[in-house]
Amino acid sequence: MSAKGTSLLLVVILLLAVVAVVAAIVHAAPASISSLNRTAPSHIPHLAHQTLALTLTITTNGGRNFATTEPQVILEGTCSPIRPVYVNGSTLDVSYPTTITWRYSTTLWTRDNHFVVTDGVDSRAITVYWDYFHGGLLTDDLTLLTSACPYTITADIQVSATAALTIQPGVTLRLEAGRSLWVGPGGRLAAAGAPTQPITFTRAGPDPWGAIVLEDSQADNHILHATVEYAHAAAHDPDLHGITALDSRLRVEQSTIRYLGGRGLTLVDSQTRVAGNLIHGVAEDGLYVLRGALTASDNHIHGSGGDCVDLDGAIAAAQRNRLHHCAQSGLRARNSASTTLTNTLVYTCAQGVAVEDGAHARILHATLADNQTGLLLHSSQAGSGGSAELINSILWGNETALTTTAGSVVTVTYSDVAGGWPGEGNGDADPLFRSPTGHDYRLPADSPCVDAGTPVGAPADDIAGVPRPQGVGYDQGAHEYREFAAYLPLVLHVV
Ligand SMILES: [Ca+2]
Ligand SMILES: [Ca+2]
Repeated sequence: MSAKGTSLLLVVILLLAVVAVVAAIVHAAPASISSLNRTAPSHIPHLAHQTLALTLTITTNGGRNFATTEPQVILEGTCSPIRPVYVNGSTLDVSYPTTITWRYSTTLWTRDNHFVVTDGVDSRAITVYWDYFHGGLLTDDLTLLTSACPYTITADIQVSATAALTIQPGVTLRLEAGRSLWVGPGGRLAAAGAPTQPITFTRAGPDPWGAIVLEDSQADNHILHATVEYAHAAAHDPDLHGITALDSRLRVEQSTIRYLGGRGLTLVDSQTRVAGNLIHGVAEDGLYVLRGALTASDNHIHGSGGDCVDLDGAIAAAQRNRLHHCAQSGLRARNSASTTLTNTLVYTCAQGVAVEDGAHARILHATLADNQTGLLLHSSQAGSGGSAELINSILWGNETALTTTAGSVVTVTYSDVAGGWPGEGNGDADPLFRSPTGHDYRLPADSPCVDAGTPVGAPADDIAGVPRPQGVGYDQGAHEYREFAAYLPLVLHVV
């Protein structure tokens, strides 16, 4: 072999060796490529180009929001091998099981845990609901946090003497059949929703749940801006219905109570305020009060299978209530109940107002229309009858305007009674309701009831809050006629 041939061979060997070394380096590279590339992707631009199509995903539950009863959660998905993954702005707790998958593990910190996952190019979001409460005995304070995910209640919630249950706006509780919320002696319930974020108590399945019961709790218990529906009776005590307060303090305001198998509100020996509620579609009384004291204002109660309101031995002040389509009385006062009813509208009930068995009612500015009996005073059991003062009121369109049985006493003044009734200032003229068939019992300007009332003891406003008096005097009935009033039509016209 010549010297030239030998040197050529050496060059070839050298080249082969270089190729082998380069090949070895290239072969060894993939093990560390993903970690290298997540920090320095620009060093291998052709690789970045090849993998750009690999987008960020969340594969956990297909990327859909989900609930878990565990306090920890692991989220996973696919990712680009060249970009680091951030969860809620941090790479902490993010690992890479493979070059194209990410994993994140954390402890849940609230009810609705929102996660935003991003790699700087793609961004994904998922919410994990921590399903931490299903009922049971509370011995410490508990707050049910605002959540888009309903709380399913599988066991009675029992709030003991040392505990307060606070329910935040927007919470929905789905109670299983017969399950109830109990607030025992010394416990406290604070359920304050908001107009745009009510609290909902509803059933979990096709069967009704039990009841909300407060027993011997003098705390500031309240249910505000809530919907209470599809309840019937507590599983272990079928006489506890809907919302029941026993020897307790309770406010129920701005709430909807509907579709109940028993009574709506049952208040026994309690101090209660019931204001601004809509109560309808309940099988028995909408509001039943046994003894105790009640303030009931601005409620709309209709369609109950019993009385709209039944005041049984209670001391009650009721104003601006609209009561109709109840099978029995719009408002019944009985058994030594003492009541003041102001600006009350009752229509299409068996009795507009019934006062019986030793009860007394002072009735100011009532409109009792289209009932079987407008005002009934009688003895339903073997007791005495009822007594009532009727002032500045209208009894019109009822089958019978006013009935009293032996033992009952009624005085009627400054009122418009169909068929007439003796008393100062009384009349017997069609009040010219705007639309009795549409249940619009407001007065037109030329109604004989306008300015026909007495100012003595008259309230400062009407059922709709219109200041009294308008014009030259107080109007009879629940509504004060207001000139230039911007009334909206009550009846929608179907084209
Ligand atoms: Ca009743
Ligand atoms: Ca007037």
